[in-house]
Amino acid sequence: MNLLEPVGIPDTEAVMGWRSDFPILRESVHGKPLVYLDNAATTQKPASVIAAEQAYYEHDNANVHRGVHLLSQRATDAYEGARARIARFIGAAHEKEIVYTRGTTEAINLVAQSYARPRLQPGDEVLITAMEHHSNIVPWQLVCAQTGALLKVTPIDDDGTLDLDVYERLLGPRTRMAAVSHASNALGTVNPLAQMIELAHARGVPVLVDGAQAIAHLPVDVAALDCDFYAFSGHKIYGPTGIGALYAKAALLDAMPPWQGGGDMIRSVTFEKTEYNVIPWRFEAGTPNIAGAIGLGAALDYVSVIGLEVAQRHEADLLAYANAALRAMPNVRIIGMAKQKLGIVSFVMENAHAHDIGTILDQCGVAVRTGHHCAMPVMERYGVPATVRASFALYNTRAEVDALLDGLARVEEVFPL
Ligand code: 7TS
Repeated sequence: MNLLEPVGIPDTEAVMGWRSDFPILRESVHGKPLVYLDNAATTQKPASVIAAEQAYYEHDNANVHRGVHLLSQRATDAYEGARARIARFIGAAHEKEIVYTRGTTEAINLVAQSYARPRLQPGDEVLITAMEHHSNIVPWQLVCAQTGALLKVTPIDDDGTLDLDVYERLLGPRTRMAAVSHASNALGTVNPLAQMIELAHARGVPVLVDGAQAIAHLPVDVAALDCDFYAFSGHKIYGPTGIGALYAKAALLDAMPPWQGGGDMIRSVTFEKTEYNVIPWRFEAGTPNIAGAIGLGAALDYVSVIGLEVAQRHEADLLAYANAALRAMPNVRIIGMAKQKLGIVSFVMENAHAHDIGTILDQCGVAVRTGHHCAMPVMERYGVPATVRASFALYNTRAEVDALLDGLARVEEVFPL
């Protein structure tokens, strides 16, 4: 990504410029201007991403890797070009280390089934953390059930910070894999990845990073991190749904068997013997989401022009602004106050259930996520059934945080203490 000169918080004019790139932000809901604060679930798409997909369908649509005709070549070039774009964006040494997937979930399942499953023996251990999304829990439970391996969980403290000492202790002689989120979707906590990877590698344990939340907010350099696998979804970084990527070190991918069979993942097929394709195509059976890949490439171009560091400073400002106001409300309890956080604020209110709060906010035009955020163990950890979650993206403004606060004042009227 572009390394921009360090500057302060971007000014209002810059943010308003970014906002104008997103057509959906001109929508109204229930007669109110849309205030979209559900970016951790999915981000909105800039016009350039929508245009890239449309241009592909209007001018280049054909299947990839299959035809000598011009459109197929153009489609293949655009699809493979986007792969190279992804590799550059996350600092991968080579584009063959990028496997297209439907998203983070599919990428993690791929690693669990193709990398971990053949290697796990009964009694071996897979280490995760207590703040994982279900996508980074259930695939490991499945593979543990298939192999007799055991799932170990690193705890988190009351603030939502990972207990690094326990993590280090849990990395034992039977640990074969560590799978950790770069940042938590339910709490916003950013984990000390570099340290966690170093500790795991010191014991010969490979690390998969769930980058679903971090990818749109923190510059990622997989080479510097030295992670073994990094999974993310396009739709969380202003790109399309149904496309994402798995980064994996080439040596690991080379040693992994295919996990789905079909077209494109083979070199030759007879009824007696099939030879598989080389990486990364060995892991991409069937016609892929070509338009999605092209849209994802356009999304990475879009954020690279702005610069993730610049966007992150703005989002941190929104978080600080929202935190200060919410902390001043006696009936609000913020869940997750780690020092290192993304622009995500999860909270509960006395007297009102999260879903009621979400419904009232929706009437005010404010879109937040309510519920367990696919992180039920996190809810259990803090003894709440659900939280309200506001999550910021580069196009949000302080005025939108004010709209959230006005909506919460309305909640207080409906559900007085
Ligand atoms: N991991 C984390 C940390 C996530 O936040 C999510 C999605 C996933 C994995 C799965 O990503 P997918 O694109 O494969 O579905 N998180 C959320 C969320 O917080 N609200 O809706 C989806």
